[in-house]
Amino acid sequence: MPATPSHAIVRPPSRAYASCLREQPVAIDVDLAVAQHRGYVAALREAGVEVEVLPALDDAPDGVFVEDTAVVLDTVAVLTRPGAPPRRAEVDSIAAALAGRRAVARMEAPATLDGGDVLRVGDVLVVGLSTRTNAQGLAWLRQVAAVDGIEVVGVALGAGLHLKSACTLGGDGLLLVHPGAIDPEALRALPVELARVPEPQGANVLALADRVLVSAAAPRTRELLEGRGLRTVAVPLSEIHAGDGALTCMSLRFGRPGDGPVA
Ligand code: CIR
Repeated sequence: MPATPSHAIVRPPSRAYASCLREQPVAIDVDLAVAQHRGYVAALREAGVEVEVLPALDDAPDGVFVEDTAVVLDTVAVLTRPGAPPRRAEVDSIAAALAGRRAVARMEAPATLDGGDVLRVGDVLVVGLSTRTNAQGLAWLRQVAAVDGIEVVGVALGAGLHLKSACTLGGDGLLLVHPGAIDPEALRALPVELARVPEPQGANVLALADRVLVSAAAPRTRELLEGRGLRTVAVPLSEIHAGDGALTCMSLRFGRPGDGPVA
């Protein structure tokens, strides 16, 4: 398994979440979203992660998706310039939360990058070139990541919002992929085994030290992981998925400096 992050920063959805960005104009039950977020925080804490809960942002409909606003590495962190302009105001509060934890660099125009497009595999960051993340954003990240000796490689995203909507690590050396959004061939060079998941919501999981958090919407992916001897925990996320979010999007995870790569 990748090392369990010692810390996570999260932020509950505010009432404004009802008007978050999303591809399909599906209705969102904000009370249920808040309850599901609480369940997510509890699942992180039960796994031993120290969780800092930031105040909800009344004027940021997508503020719950903190993963997109920063990429935290071993000694440095990049504050991103999110690809969707209405989301850029979310970054300031994350800057404050990261201050003192890492040396922080702030991305500048014309670079754009969403943290959901950044997948860490050992000492490599795979960056999805998507509607949110551009080549300048990748170049920015590459420059900062070099400080920690981390290489950055790009892959084109065919469909879907973010790279990590399509693939995440399910355990040490195991990359779960939903082939709808990314050609698994594009990931062949990585030192991982690729496993195709049967459900789109199964591609985004959070592998912790002794368990894998999986969306409750992906029971067959849980079966696949349990069949490999991994312990899974189902997390109900219907209202988060309604806002085009996945499990990892709701936290910014990191270890103590020197802990090595975390999921
Ligand atoms: C957005 O469109 O930006 C949000 N509604 C969803 C962001 C999901 N974040 C992620 O996958 N990392």
